Amino acid sequence: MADLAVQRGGAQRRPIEHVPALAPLVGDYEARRRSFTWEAARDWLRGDDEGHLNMAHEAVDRHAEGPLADTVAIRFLSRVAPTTELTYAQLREQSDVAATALRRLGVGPGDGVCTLLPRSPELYLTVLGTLKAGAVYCPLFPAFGPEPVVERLRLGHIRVLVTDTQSYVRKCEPHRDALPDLRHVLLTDVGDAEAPAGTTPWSVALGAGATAYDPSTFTVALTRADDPALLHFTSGTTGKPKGAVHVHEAILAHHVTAEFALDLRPGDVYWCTADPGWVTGTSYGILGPLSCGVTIVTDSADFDARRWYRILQDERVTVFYTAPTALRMLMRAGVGLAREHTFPALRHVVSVGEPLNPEAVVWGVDAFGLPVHDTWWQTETGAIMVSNFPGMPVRPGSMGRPVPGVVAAVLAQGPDGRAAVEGGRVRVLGPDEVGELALRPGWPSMFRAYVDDPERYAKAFADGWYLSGDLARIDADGYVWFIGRADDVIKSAGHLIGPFEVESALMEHPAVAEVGVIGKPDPLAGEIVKAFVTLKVGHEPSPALARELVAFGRHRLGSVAPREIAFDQALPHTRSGKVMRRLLRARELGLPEGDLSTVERPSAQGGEGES
Ligand code: 6R9
Repeated sequence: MADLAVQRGGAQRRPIEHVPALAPLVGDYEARRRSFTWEAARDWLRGDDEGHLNMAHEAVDRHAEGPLADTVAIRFLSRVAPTTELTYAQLREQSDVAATALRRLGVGPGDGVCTLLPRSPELYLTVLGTLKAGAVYCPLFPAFGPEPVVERLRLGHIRVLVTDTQSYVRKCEPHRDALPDLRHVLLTDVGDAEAPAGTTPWSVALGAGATAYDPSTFTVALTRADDPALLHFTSGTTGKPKGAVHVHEAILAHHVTAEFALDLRPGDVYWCTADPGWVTGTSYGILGPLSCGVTIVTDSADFDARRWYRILQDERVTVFYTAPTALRMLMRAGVGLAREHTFPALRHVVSVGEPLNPEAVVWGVDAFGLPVHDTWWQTETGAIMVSNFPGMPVRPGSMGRPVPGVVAAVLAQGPDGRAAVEGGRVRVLGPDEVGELALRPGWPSMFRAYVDDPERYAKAFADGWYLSGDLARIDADGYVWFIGRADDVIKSAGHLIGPFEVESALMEHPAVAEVGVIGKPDPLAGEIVKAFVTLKVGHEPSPALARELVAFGRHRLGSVAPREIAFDQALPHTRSGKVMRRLLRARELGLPEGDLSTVERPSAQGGEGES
């Protein structure tokens, strides 16, 4: 095999094909658990003596030189346009061109490039082109409204945004003055004539890249294993979204976990239904599967049960990675619809993002002839950390066991629900005790920073553990069982929503004095956002005002807005004045109200404040 890197002006690298062959995992979890170490895996990856490593090169280019060159890397399905495909060789070349185009715009190491796009070739080329240019790729969820978009562009110091005209005009253009770092906006749906002021058509930028591109001199940026590659925003309990930074060597964890947990190998046809605006869409919608040399199928249409079964059947999908909300929507359409189809190619069905009901695991057997395998991880971990591995007996309701090379534990909780840290030490609990799920750092896709927020980053660790913010128990056989979140963050249809961000947006409505937001259980989405609103004097609760507030939230926030509004003139407060979301949630669910020692009494009873 020709040495791609040398030929193309880069440093020499040993490719990650050196990771041991992808024998089906059946039965060998224990063996891997005993023998696998990230240190050894890093050695396989570290071919270049100078320690250079580029994610996009590892994911795509090395396949483009070998036997997989003419294998389809990505097949784009659409309801409105004909199916298109890119082979690994084409994907390498087109992402080189995208990198050249970005470089011509002045994009270089460390610069942020963002997409606000549905699943489309432009999105995949931007991801890979950005990485090849040595810049940092940041996805945004296309259903976000203007406020979350602008906030993330600002916090991420984003230099280039790739989007479409409608999204730009509605979500970005009115706020351009507040975004001094944003130098270029590339629009994927316009020609030269129609591009709004201050934007460039994607086709023009790419055309310039194509003209300048010379395959004999093009170089993939010589990034180091520890250089920033990806920026994913995630939500916490405070108003500020957290920008989790991942580095180039994360590709090793994407690759290894895509093998171990998703069982991916060359020849597979793989479909991941996660939106590319979230971390699953990057780690397992693009990088992990490409690094395994599979054919990715991607569909730009919205959910439609019949269409989904058709895709699984007609594309001969072998591995399907999806989410509980999607599975519940399939279940709702009835198992009969599944049985109108056959899935002889399907080998492995996997889920992530929210608690997977045991019924959904078992339903998989009815619908596909396969149990659904759960996996657990987070934006911060960058890759799957816990999984029901293929070949391992699935325990319905359990998230599975830690990935080989990952150590998980459950830590004793303090009064705030998070792990108790006393004198810098935590206490590891025994089998079946409930506490905060924690992991020993050291795997390559571990996040390395929250952008501009070292304090928040430091708070994510204690006594040598990364604290996940989830409550769990680990049984005597090492299976991890999800209990709930230790904080107020809401998970709706698999997407994390920060309550404070939602509250702040609603507070801008002239009738609103105060808001508390909670996740309310929902049979389909897991949770929906419900807002408790105190009105200002002179405003009366009414169904019309509730509808107006729902629309107001939707306009500003997009799909993360509250779906339900309740008026409440006596929101419970802590003594320090914070709305007690925990109590609102307990009341909503009819649960015990728990420790009320910090409640501001008079206000909680609907009376007047004592001071
Ligand atoms: C990949 C992703 C992370 C949070 C996580 C937890 C919840 C993820 C889960 C699950 C129950 C599972 N979560 N997988 N809950 N069972 N299998 O979703 O990342 O968006 O950062 O969310 O999602 O609460 O802490 P992210």
